[in-house]
Formats: sequence, C-alpha cells, structure tokens
Amino acid sequence: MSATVKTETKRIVDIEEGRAFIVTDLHGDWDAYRRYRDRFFELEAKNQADFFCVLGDMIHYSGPEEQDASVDIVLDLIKLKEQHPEKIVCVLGNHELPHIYSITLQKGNEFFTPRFEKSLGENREKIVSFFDSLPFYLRTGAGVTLCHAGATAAISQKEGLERLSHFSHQSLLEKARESVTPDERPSLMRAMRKLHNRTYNEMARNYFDVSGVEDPRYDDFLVGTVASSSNPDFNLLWDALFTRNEKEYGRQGYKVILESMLLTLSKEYNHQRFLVSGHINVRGGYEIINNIQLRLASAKHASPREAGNYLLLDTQENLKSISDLTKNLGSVFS
Ligand SMILES: [Mn+2]
Repeated sequence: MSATVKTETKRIVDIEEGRAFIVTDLHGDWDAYRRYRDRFFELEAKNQADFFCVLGDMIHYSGPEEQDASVDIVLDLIKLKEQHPEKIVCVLGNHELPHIYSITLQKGNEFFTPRFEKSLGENREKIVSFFDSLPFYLRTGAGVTLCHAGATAAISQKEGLERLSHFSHQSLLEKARESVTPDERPSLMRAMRKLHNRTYNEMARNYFDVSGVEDPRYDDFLVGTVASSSNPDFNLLWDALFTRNEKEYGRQGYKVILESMLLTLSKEYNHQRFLVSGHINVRGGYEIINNIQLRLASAKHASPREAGNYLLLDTQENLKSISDLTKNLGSVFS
C-alpha cells in the first residue's frame, strides 16, 4: 500500500492512507524512544507500518539531568524527518509550546523549562523552528483524529477551527514585540520582577540561558510573556493543548465537548468519530474514555512505565467501535 500525507492546512494534517505507528509523551526517555523508533522501522521494513507518529511531549524528563535525552530525541526526529519527510509525523504538545514563546512551564514545584533551554545551545534555532512547524491535529481516513491533549471546547467556539488551522506563533510574537516600545519596556520589566520576585536579568539568564543585556534574546521572555498574556489567540491554543479532559469538564460534560470537537473536525472531511491522544496518566498503557477516546500512554504517563503501549492504526480501516483499536496496541518492553 502506498502511503500519503496530504496537508490540508498548516496545523491540521490529514492522513488519507497508510498505517500509523503512534506513540505519545516520551518526555526525554531515550530508552523508550529508541525501542519505539526501532520497532517502527522493523515494521516498516516488513511493510506493516508507514508513519511514525509522535503525539507531542517529546521533551522534559523528570529525573537526573544526565538521563534527560530531550534534546537527543528531538534532534533524532529532525534527522529522521530530513531523511524520510513522509514517514515522520510529530504533533505539538504542551511541553514543547513554552519553548516557542520563551515562557516557563511549572507543575507544582517542578520547573520544566530551564534545563531544556540551557541544553539547546547551538541547536536552538533548529529545534525551536521544528516545534514552530508542528501541526496540532491529525485527521485520518479511518475517522480517528490524533492530537496531544484530548478534546477541548476551544475548537468548537466560533471560528475556533479556522483560527487553529491557520495559527501562526510568529505573528503573535511579532505583534507582541512591536507593542513593547522603549517607553513600555522598563515598566514591563518591573512588573515581571514583582510577579516573580526576581530581577528580569536574573530570570533571563537562569531560565533562558541568556548571556546578558547584549544578548539578542534578552527581551524574549518579556515578549513571550506579553504574547501569552490575555491574548485570545494564545488562549485558544493554550486551551487546546492543556485541556484536562474529564478532570476539567466532568465525565458527562467531557462527552459533550468530545463529540462536539469531533463534529467540528469533520467539516469538509471524513466523519471523525474517535479520538486518540495522550497527555494524562493512566493505569497500564491505555484507557477508553466515553467509548470515543483512546487515551494512550507510551512511557511517562503509563503506570508502570513498562506497561506503555504504541498503537498501530490503519488509516483506512472501518472501525466499528473504539475497542477495535485496542487489538492494535503493542508493547516494546516485553
Ligand atoms: Mn505529557
């Protein structure tokens, strides 16, 4: 079978044909990444898989720095995509997003972004522009949509789909940069100092590996903060990538949101009936939500990690129910 990826718009990519090997939330875990990548190429060589799909959160390892392979994973994916542009399909996750905007990401006491920023070094531009290029949703001929976080009400809002389809991070950042006039700049820096209780200089150095006031990236944290503060476009993206699913909307409410999002994504395309996403911890390697969503956990969000799964999806299969997908889950840890 020949494999085709057709780009309908920049941020919503349609996979018409072929078998997708899907993993999610590898979070800098090189061992998991290597096992999945190698399994994909084994299957691909046997003509059993066509695409390696990584559904976001490739980066940010929650353990010792020497075991954090976030940058290695991203560089390997970029290299593979250069070698096989049609075969490697990555989606943006909420952990990649802050590095496009030079903003921070924190969960409880865990501060995710500074280590990755420091390890970017000479690869910064290559990696950040890779993140900038990533789509948010993949629609398939099988009627299964793939994304990082799950369903959100944002996409069903008026023009939500259109705004997300043509989303440009750089135009948001450009507008913010223009709005930071020499008059405004000092007061903004003072506001950030008050907010974080540290000087702007200290934060730029420690969080974003900026060398000093002469560094061309010195204002990036400021600009990113402006771009991401009470901006309706950024809020739309944030809602899409940070949805807490049924934990946010309740199980019944989430079902309504989920069905509405799939209906919106079906506009001018095959009817999208099911959703596959990661983002949230599960017991084992997957969970079925509301008989419509398969929550996949390939490493970090699986419990235990070794219960993690990949999903092999034939994008032309006629699925009767979401449980048909569970027959196509596999493990690289056993
Ligand atoms: Mn995650």
